[in-house]
Amino acid sequence: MAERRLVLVLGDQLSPDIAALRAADPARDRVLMAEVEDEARYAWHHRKKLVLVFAAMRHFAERLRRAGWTVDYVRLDDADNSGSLTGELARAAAHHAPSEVLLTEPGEWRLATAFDGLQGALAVPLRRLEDDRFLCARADFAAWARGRKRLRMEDFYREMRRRTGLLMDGDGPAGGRWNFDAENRKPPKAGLSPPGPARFDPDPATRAVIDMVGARFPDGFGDLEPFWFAVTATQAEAALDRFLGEALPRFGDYQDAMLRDEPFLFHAVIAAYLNIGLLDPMAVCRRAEAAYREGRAPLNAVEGFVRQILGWREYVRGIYWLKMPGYRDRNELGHDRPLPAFYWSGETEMACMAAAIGQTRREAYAHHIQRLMVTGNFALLAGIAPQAVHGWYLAVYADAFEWVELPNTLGMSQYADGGLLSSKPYIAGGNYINRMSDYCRHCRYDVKAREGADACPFGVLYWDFLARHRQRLDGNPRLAQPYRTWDRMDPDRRDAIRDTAARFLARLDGRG
Ligand code: DLZ
Ligand code: SF4
Repeated sequence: MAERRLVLVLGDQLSPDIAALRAADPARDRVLMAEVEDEARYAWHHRKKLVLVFAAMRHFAERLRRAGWTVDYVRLDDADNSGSLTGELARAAAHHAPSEVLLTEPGEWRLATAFDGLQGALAVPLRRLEDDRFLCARADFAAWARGRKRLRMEDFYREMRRRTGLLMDGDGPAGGRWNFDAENRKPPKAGLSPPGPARFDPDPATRAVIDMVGARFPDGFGDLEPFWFAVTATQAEAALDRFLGEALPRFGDYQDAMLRDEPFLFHAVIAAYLNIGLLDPMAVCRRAEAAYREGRAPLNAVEGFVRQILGWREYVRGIYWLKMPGYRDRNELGHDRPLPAFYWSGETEMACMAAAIGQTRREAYAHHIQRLMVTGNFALLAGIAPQAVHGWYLAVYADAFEWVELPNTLGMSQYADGGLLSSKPYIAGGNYINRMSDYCRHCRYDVKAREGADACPFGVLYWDFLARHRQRLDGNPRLAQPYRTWDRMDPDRRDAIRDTAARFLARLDGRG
């Protein structure tokens, strides 16, 4: 049996046709999967995310066994667990003496370098295969980026539409336009009654994981229960079906809307399933396109949805591998304020922040506008250290893996890369939040007040941010209008706004 190969499958590689499994033979080779402390603790993961990953791993191992594979499965509480993936791989390689180890390239830099380190130390060759579940190979992205002055998502996305033929009519985009976002900004209204994502009762295997995570991570972040995520490909498909059938038609219109009592609105809530391998991105896009072609969903909804997966998701992954490891340390605006404790507790008088963080604690989920324009916007306006913001986003969302989270946080949200990803900082005052949500009605702050103790912190921090960063941002044409407005304001009013901001920030720092 010394001829057997060993195939390591990671917790976000739960796809039966992942490269390393495709290269192996179920009749002969052995699969290794391992739950380990290092992966469970490199971020302060939400406990629902831990349950999702471990439960999905265990179900996937069973699926492989049913398909005829021999699977060695190491549980987190196994007595001789070494605590790391490299440790488990070295242990299994020593024990089984395989002819070769197969590994699909890990999604995160951290793990990729850990396996680089192991390469020489193993007695057997380690063969690493590209993760081809992505629609744009790393080399193809690098080729696309080469020689370009600007790496704009929109350019990349059009290229991907052409390359895949998704939502194309001949050589042109379906419906005559590449992007229908202008139609995707309806404010919320009463009585929308969104369907909500599909929910699944935990089976005994998942129940065992919930108990284990509850016992081993008593101080972990986030509510463990009710746990309702899909943990198998079949369930994830059912979640996708429900979204396509019931939410997609209105997904576009209300993509940016926020309601205190409707955390999911018409969003698909499938990112976590895509990111651990339960759903295939191309298959998901094709099904959304079919909904449009068959008249079941409007083009603005389908195009917006496909752009997230075919465009944005692939683009941020390309940026990640192009720019790491330096990218992680970027801090173009020199922000250094610690992350306020309320990011973890949700205890703040700002109703919008309390709502976004509260649902994050409960569900390990918030949608893109809550992330970008509420929690991210606040961090940027308040000058919080981007690496601290990164640590938070990586921890709290079930879908957060560094390859997708880091460019979204540092680049898109915090402008820490100096404008590589976005042409201007994503900042907005309270008026934007008020237009797009029902939060302000429930807030102790007054969204209309521009200064003083009751003034909405987003409003005063917005102007303060622009004033603080004037030297760097003044030349940005997309900020010319706000700077003009600021300059036209009465000097006393400007002073009052900046004074209110200073007081608020002092309180945030525990100084006031
Ligand atoms: C996220 C995660 C967690 C919490 N636990 C494990 C684990 O115990 N074993 C494992 O193989 N993978 C886990 N993962 C996923 C890895 O962290 C993931 O492969 C890297 O983040 C690379 O994307
Ligand atoms: Fe948020 Fe300001 Fe609205 Fe309060 S008033 S909910 S702080 S935007």
